[in-house]
Amino acid sequence: MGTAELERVREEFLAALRSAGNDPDGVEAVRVRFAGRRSGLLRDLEERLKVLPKEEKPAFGKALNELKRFVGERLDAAQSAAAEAARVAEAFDVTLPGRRPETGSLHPVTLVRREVEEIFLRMGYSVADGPEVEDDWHNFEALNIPPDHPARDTQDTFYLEGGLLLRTHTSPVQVRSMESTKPPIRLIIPGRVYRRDSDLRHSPMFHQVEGLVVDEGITFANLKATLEAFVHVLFDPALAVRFRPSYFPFTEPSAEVDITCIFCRGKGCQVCSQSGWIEILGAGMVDPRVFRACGIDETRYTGFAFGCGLDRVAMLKYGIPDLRLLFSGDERMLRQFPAGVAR
Ligand code: 2NL
Repeated sequence: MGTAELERVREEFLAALRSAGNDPDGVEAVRVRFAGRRSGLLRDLEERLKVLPKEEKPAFGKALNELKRFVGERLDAAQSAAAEAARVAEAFDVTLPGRRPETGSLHPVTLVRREVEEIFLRMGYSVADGPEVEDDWHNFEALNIPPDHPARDTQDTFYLEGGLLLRTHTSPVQVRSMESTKPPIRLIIPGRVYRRDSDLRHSPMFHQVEGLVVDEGITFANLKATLEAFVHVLFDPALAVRFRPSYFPFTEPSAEVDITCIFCRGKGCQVCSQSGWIEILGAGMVDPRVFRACGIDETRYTGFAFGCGLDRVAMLKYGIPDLRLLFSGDERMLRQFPAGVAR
């Protein structure tokens, strides 16, 4: 029994420290086992020293002191190495790629609305809006839609309490602007409209843009040139545009406007029902009875108006096959329209 045992304890200590590595708990366990105040191995060796024969004490004591210093130094070094390793492991790695924030996107109908607004703003129009809850006068009566007209049928209109209703078109905003301002008027009104209609091709809420021009000397030629320019910018300057006679209660004469089918270029396909044409607008010269109802002198002024379904335009422009996709809120569809992409 002597310094050889101290050498063995030293080897054991080094082995234990090696296997603890940089684990702070492991290093602490080694400290308790060897240098613990109450039951550490070094403590045991101090007890042993006390009972050694006198002549053995100096050598053993000297070696034990050296071992204690050695253990103390190594433990200090291992503890700070473990602490440093833990700090590095927790540290923020600036070389990692960042987490991308989710960016929103614009709905295809919003993209189309903005594009339509831009086209007409460049032609000198203003953009207006108005209430979606309307009264009978602004939605029907002022537009020459008498009480027995089929368009007023409860099948088509959502009626509310107190004689109010959800507007079935954005025309009431135009009525309000004619009531409150003097010509010249050049306006477009994009917005939500409501009809009691819901199937594969109809949604009870959809989007429209309507336009109104009122001034002295406005003719059907102005209507035609304006709408041709509009669809050429919106779709394609190479498209043919065709005006078909039609009927609306608020315009006379009235027309429906077709463009060459943008999918088959006029050859005939499923989208255009083999006709080669796609209907895109309704339009006409404002009926003098509408002017009279809105307080505009129909002997002095003429004007044209038009209406266009924005949902349909969005479907055509972006190749969206099913109307219901527009209102499903499905992010897989919406993600395909990044913010700022207008075409
Ligand atoms: C369509 C047809 C149209 C109008 C809307 C209008 C408004 C006033 C006076 C006269 Cl205040 N007309 N609007 C005129 C013709 C057609 O819309 O197919 N819309 C989707």
